[in-house]
Amino acid sequence: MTIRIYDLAALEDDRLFSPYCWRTKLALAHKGLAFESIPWRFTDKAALEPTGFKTVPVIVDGERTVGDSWKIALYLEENYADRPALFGGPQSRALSLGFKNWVDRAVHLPMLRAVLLDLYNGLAEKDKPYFREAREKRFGMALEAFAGDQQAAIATVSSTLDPVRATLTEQPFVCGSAPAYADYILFGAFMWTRSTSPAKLLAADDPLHAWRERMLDLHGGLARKARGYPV
Ligand SMILES: N[C@@H](CCC(=O)N[C@@H](CS)C(=O)NCC(=O)O)C(=O)O
Repeated sequence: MTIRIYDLAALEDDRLFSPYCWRTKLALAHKGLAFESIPWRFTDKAALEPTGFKTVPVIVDGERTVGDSWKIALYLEENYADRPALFGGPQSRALSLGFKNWVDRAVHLPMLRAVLLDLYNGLAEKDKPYFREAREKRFGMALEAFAGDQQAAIATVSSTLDPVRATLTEQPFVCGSAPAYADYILFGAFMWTRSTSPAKLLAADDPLHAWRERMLDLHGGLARKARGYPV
């Protein structure tokens, strides 16, 4: 049965931009599971209410509803254990949790600053007041002030990712010779920026750029086919 995923959309139904939803969709594709996106917007709180969750992604797999991208990854690994592994064992799962926390806390912030104003301008009109109010409360300043200097934010993204760059000069994927969940964690962030902004975050000769190209091609070009900017 096709798994349904509540998937954050901008103005257009197919401009799906949540980094967490992208992790989940790539994890589903990795497991070879068919899924269908349900476009969801920040102000569609009522649509999410029956699931019991307040953020996306949420997946509905038959009778089971699971929220939070990390919990979904654990659920998929446990319940579809006969399919390709997202982690491959408890040690790699534990390391992936550390990698996730690093991406969420150290990588997302400069990435968001680099694309924030484009992201905001591309939202559905009904979401704009909610987004501005919620994020200005979170950041303690106006969106424009938080975004700051875009080139400085892009430089911070690049320096923050230097350890991954070094890794990708030794091996084609974060997880080694083939992609797995840690790759999807970081790549989800690049789908966030790609779907919302034409900003160029990576130079063409950056090993991260080559990795992102490989990721865009995975699973029949799932990510490359998605609506976004050619970055
Ligand atoms: N830790 C959660 C984070 C999910 C999350 O923050 N999702 C955002 C979209 S990227 C959301 O649904 N936000 C709702 C809101 O801001 O009202 C996960 O990994 O799934």
